[in-house]
Amino acid sequence: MSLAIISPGRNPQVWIDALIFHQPDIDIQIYPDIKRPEDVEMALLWQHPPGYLDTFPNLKLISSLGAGVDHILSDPAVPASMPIVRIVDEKLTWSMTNYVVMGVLNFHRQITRYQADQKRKVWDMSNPEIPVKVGVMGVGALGGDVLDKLNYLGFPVFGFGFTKKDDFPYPYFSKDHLQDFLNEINVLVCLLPLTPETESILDLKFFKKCQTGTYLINVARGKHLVEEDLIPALNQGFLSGAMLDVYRQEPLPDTHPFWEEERIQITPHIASVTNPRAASPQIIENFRRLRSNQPLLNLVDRKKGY
Ligand code: OXD
Repeated sequence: MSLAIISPGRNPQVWIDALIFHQPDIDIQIYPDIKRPEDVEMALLWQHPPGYLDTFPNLKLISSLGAGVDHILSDPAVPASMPIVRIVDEKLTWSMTNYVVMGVLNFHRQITRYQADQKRKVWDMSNPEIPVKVGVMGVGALGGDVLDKLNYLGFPVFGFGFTKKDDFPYPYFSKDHLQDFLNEINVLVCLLPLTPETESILDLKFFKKCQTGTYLINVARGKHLVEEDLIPALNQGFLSGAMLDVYRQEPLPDTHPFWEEERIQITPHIASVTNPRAASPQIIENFRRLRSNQPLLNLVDRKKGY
């Protein structure tokens, strides 16, 4: 029984080392040198070639190498009955929360304004803090932690999701109450899973519903944002700025207008990078559970798509 790592264009060595560290006798095969496809029962995927899984006649479980599974679900060759698990780990959550907190604090304490002032030797003590109310779209493991930490720091926080929730610890709005949610906030954090329902949700029509000057932080997927609507939304004042970690095309092409736009802060999909050492124990545990027919950890709900 073997485990295949299929992560084209990335060096798999860190994963091999981490998995072997946790289970020295594990049988790992690495794409594209998979010599015994019939032995593969579990596949670890990140941006695999669509259709490639047909190579494995005995595949029983797919694990994403990250928190998202949209890269797996977008492959029509993945059988509907195939269980898919994803990474949920404290390190991943911690990094994501730190990134979002950085974005919120940068907006609240206007670091880019002071950087520009410094260049021009301007001493301007006016309005040192922008009052901030943060709305988080997507309140799963990552969004929940972001809400907790921002709440702890004293910011008013609000959650939004596609399903109804009772007993949520913060004011929560489900999809029929989007406008009420947007009325409450001036920082919008997108942490939604990418599903047909959420794809392209952040478009001009959506931004028009925001409070004037809302600040956007997108750390979910590039496809949540209609990219050509972002600069118009800034120009028309619906948004005052954006911090983006994800894009429709990654790496962001040299010719992309976001590179030149001062109101958009760009980072290269590093908000929260899976740490192989931290994530390997749950992969090994799922491999073990698969063999002993036990319930899997962090199983994706195929109907919901996350
Ligand atoms: C993930 C990511 O899904 O890094 O984990 O985007």
